[in-house]
Amino acid sequence: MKGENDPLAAFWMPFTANRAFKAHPRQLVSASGMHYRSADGRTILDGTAGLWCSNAGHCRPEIAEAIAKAAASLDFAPTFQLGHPQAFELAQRLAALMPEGLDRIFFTNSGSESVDTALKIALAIQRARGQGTRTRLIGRERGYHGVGFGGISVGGIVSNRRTFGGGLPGADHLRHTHDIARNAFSRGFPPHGAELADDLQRLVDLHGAETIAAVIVEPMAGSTGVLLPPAGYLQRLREICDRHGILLIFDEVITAFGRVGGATAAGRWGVTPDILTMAKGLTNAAVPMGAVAVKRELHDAVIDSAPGGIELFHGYTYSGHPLACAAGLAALDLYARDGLFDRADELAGYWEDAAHGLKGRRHVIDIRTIGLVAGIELEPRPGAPTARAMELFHACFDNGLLVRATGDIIALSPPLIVEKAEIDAMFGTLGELIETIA
Ligand code: PXG
Repeated sequence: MKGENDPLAAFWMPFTANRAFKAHPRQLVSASGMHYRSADGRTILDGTAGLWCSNAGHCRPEIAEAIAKAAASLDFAPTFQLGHPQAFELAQRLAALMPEGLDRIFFTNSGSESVDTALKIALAIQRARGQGTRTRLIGRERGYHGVGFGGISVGGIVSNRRTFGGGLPGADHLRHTHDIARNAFSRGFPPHGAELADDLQRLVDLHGAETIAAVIVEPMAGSTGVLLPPAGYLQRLREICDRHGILLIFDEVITAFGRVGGATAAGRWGVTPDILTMAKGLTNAAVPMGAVAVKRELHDAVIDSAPGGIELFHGYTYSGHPLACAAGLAALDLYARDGLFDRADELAGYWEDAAHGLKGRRHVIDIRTIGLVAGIELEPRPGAPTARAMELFHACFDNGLLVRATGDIIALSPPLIVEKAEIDAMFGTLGELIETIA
């Protein structure tokens, strides 16, 4: 607007309380390894790997150099009816990291695009195998699958849905698996709740299997506040999908690339989906990129059923962008060289003990950990739900620690290069500051 002199006014910030932020801005100006630097010159310990994405830590020179080289030698190349070598190389490298059989890779630019791509591929697969009546997509309450219309239709977080209309026709939801009454403070997979997978059978009985194309879940629900799969739940979901010809999609935007140990949660936990989405850690977040891995025979069904010409009418200008491919290849090299997919397993015991050390602190009603993820759930302040976690987030930031607040839950997911002393610092700071929150 003419005459406006607030330099922060123009940027309409995503998923942000814009008025509150602009009244008290907190800006990050640089990053290195485990730390951010704030505009007021403070060093902030990164307890969240950015937004669950900088898994190898920040500003790794190997990645920065690879991006710079790509920018100077092939800044952009279309991947529609053309190609460039690094896109094929990255796809091949990713295929080798995926669970057995998921070795066909479609590139996108974000997690949201990966989700919408996966849902569209599921519909294409069903149609290709003569199951064109299968158009329903099933998600789960409290699920987060990004912000595209497909993703919010199968997503289960009400604030992300209520403003935006009816969503995709026919979308439906399993119940969420959160059950503090039975599972509070359990370690590892929660013991209770595998039977909640039978909700899929209930939806089959309600709608008819021949109307259902796919079910999508996060193997571990991150964004909603770290909800772990009950022991046996994912296996049961897989069985019900198999029984009824329903495709199983794992949204691994957060869990892929080492977060729970191994390259994927599917691989680590031994449950193989038909389609797997990823983003974030794929490039260590240095360039936006997402991808979808698909079982070879399902991919082949789509390719082989097409009459000739283009087989799937879908793709993005920037699918397989050269800078993203360069960053992805460099990130995969780093993950391998530094053994970062083993770090979550190596540190999980220490991490779990440190997190559970907060048991008994003020307001804490549950603690959940898996791999290098922790969720600390606070009792909502009467009349002001979510206020406690938000105040704690601000207090942590002001005291040099970055955490995530979601609802009344604090989530931690540090870069996989985290050291034990830093784990102690994170939970030490959190423990002290929780006591200061009313
Ligand atoms: N699926 C899952 C499982 C995600 O966690 C997306 C899709 C969407 O990705 P994009 O790249 O379109 O944002 C996500 C994103 C948080 C937080 O604080 C989580 C996400 C994004 C921002 C914040 O938990 N996850």
